[in-house]
Amino acid sequence: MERLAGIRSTLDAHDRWRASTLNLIASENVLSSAARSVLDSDLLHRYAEGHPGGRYYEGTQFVDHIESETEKVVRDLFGAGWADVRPISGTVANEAVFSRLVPHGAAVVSHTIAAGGHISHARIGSLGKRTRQIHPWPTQADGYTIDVAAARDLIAREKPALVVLGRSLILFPEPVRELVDVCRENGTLMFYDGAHVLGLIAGGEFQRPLEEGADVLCGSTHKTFFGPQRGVVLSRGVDGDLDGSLDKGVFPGSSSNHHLFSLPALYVAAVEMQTFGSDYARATISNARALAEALARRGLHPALADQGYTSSHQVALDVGDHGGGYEVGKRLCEQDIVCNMNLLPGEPSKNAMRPRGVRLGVQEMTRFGMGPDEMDAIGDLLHAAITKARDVRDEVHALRDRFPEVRYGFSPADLGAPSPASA
Ligand code: DSN
Repeated sequence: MERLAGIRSTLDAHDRWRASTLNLIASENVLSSAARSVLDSDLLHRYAEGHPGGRYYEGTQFVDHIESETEKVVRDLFGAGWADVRPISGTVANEAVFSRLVPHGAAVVSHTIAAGGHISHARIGSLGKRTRQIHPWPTQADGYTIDVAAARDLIAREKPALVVLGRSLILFPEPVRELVDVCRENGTLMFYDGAHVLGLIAGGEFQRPLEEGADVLCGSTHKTFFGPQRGVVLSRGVDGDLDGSLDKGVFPGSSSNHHLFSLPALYVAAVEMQTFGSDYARATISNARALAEALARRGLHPALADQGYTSSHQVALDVGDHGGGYEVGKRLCEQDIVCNMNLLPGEPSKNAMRPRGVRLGVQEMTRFGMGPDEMDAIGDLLHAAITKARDVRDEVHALRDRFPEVRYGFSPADLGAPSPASA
């Protein structure tokens, strides 16, 4: 029994500590109390391969209802004609797409990890299992911004099966509109990995990839989209062959059972996005800009200053003069400010384990209700911790303690009294 108590106390210690920190990890977020309240149910134990109404198991009538309703809300949020909410993460969603839309050995174009691309877009990840012909997007001198003229030439020359836009370090919208026509002319499908910015897209404050012409949009549902850890695949729904391929890519291509227990929380988060998403996304983006400006005012160097630092939830901060991203990430964590080391735009990928930068995301602190004044305060705390000017742990806790409640969401009382859904 002592061993069991150990797991409880370790988990409690984690929860207490995380609630006292400033979490600036750009790929995380928190659930509302309403979404969290529907995580623990009998669905934890069940299977339901296939689609609502066409399952490989009996006993799914209630989860069929939940899944169908979730798909409807998600389609509406993204202007999608077709949505699959079954992938259990963004990478699984990407795998589903690549496995069906990239013939073995075909040419593709994607971002390098150094330019912010995700590992699933790289030779070492999901895309590399399909092909070694991965051409990097040509960039301008900043190593980040796509050189549109050179990109159009590349697509016309290589006629890739698929191009991948969207990245893990994503500071500005991608040139979807500028590349759609050349993709169409060359039989190239355009895929947008919206893992990081899904909540900003849903809130209508970032680009809208499907409406701008992308063929497929994937995302994680737990970064700026503040749901449980899952993924989605979406398309405009104008092409039955494409949707059929994507459908098979999800099941049986990349998943069997799809972790039913978190579907109700995804439904709640999606309705929260419909209700509060615009305000939340606007506040998140303005907070990211405010944080970048606060850091720059104190003599630190957020990347892409000449473009205004960011139009997303992220800031890429150059800490090369202060020991680099690895050292600074650890130093900040000791001060209870949590983030991750990251390659800066244009930095060689061989630096991956000792990059110059850290990546900061403000979406979670925004969800707790912080605004521009708090971003200035966080800028000051980051500056003091990075430059070792003073110990800031007590100040971190004092600031965090003022924002205990998750905003832009519902409470369990809003879900009504428990009752069986009518299937
Ligand atoms: N590796 C995650 C990120 O932090 O961007 C995405 O999977």
